[in-house]
Amino acid sequence: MSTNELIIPKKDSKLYMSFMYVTYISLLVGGLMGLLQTLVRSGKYTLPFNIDYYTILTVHGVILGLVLTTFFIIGFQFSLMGKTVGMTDKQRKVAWLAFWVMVVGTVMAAITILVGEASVLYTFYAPLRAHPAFYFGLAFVIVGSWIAAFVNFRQLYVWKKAHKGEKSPLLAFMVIINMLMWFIASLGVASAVIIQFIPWSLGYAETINVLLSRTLFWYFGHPLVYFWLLPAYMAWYAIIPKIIGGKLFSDSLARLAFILLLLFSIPVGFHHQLTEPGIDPTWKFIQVVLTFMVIIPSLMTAFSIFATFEETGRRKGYQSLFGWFKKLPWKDVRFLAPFIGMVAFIPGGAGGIVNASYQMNALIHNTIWVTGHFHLTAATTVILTFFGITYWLVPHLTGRRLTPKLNKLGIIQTYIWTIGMTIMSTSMHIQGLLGGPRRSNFSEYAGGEQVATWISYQVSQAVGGTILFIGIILMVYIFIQLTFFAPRGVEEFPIAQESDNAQPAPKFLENWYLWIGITIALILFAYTIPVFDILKHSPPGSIPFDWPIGR
Ligand code: HAS
Repeated sequence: MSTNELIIPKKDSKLYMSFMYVTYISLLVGGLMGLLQTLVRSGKYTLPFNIDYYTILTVHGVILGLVLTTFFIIGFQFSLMGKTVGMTDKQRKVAWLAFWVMVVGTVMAAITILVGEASVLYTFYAPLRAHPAFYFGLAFVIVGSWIAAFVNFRQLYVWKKAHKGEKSPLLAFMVIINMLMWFIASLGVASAVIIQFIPWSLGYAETINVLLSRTLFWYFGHPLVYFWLLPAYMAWYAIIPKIIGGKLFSDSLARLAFILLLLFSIPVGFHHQLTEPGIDPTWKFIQVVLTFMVIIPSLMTAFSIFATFEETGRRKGYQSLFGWFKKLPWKDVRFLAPFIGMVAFIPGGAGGIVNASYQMNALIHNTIWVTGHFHLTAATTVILTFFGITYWLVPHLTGRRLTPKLNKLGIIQTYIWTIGMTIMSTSMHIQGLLGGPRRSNFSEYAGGEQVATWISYQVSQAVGGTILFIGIILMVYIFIQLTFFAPRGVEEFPIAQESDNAQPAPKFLENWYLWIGITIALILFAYTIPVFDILKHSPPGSIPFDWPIGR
């Protein structure tokens, strides 16, 4: 039995699995809301019991975009840290605290939304106001995630003390980068929630500075999407090579890509606010340039993954130009699901580049094109990779096996997801180009001519949404099987080794003071003057608006 196959201690696996339970409950609830949304928008279905469209839209966005992702990521990252640098009893206790604080926050926010007191969507844009319990709930989730971050920092610190002069394991290094980025970024949204939203929703402040609140949200909102992406990259760089029988392409390149993501993913939030008045266009342009910098590490990742595939195939003796490609393990769902995620990131990333291009953003902003973009990136690239991780992580933690039958079901699930998402996301992109708005209930807009061209795409979205919901039910079924019913056995925790002739990673890659220093300097450069401007020149703040009206 290799170290990769050593079973994780029960007390650790219980912790990691608790995060997975919340993930898959969220998938079911959030996915059902997604299905309902697409049905309503097709114009052929009305919600029963007076349920409001924007309530289910908020549940969908918050549960899938914020809860599912955060729980999966933190649980997965704890497992990576436990496996590579270990977890002490004290750290485990604090990790449980993180879990429960996040659960309490999630339950508070979820109840508030479900009773219709927080139909403010996942971006909770002011001046829409939610019940204070919603903001307190969000604050708890963030604080819980900070506790998790500090446990991770401590885990690496303790390991480093015991392994003086050694470079940290690659996966632990990547987790620390992700949690550093998350911590620095979530300070923005936490300050908006604590300083602006909570006093305003409690009635202590009459008005809110709308532009400031949105700026603080997007200071957090863009790194948020990388917080989702980086765990997928962890799997692509360091786990997939092992699954396909290969080795790490380059440890140093992977570390450098993660460092660049830390540096450039935060000072770019204005690319979500390009049409927002009140921000100097020069600063918007500067942040657009920085956005193009953050594309580079993704291109490095694409290069590195291709190279891993080719190198592995050639080492196995497939010499022709693309012979190695045919021999990839297409029948292994642990590879297939993330692979389709990678392929989806090619149009998903290209769409992101369109969004970030200052002039083209004017065409697609606030259209359903953007929804199509993030269903390719977040809901395909990231989620299919998370599913791919689930197929080995969950049986590894529960001491069961991914049987050939479950593997086959996983492959069917992957294809269902791919078909559903291709139909839904493509029609969203096209409808967006035709001017179809996002975040909106079904409407014929008094019979406008252009609106008539949208309807068939909205029907396609409902078809795609229905197929996706079937995929969700199948995935939850597989999860339950892997957790409770699959035969007992040992499933590998696949971590790729460096190749034998790998060069040592340069020491400066682990100079945390340097990277945190540059990150802060870039943030100060990109945000100090515009935020000062916003504070100085903002129009009067806004009184709250409640939805549904008269709530
Ligand atoms: Fe985005 C809006 C720009 C990436 C998610 N984005 C959103 C929103 C979400 C989101 C949720 O500039 C909506 C927020 C809201 O509610 O308003 N996005 C970008 C850019 C990138 C990008 C430049 N986004 C993501 C990722 C997300 C995500 C990743 C989630 C995980 N996005 C924007 C902009 C907006 C926006 C604007 C605002 C729009 C507006 O006006 O509202 C880049 O990071 C993309 C770089 C990626 C690449 C692709 C590299 C390809 C790889 C795959 C290799 C494949 C292999 C397999 C090896 C350059 C790594 C190949 C094998 C074969 C056989 C082919």
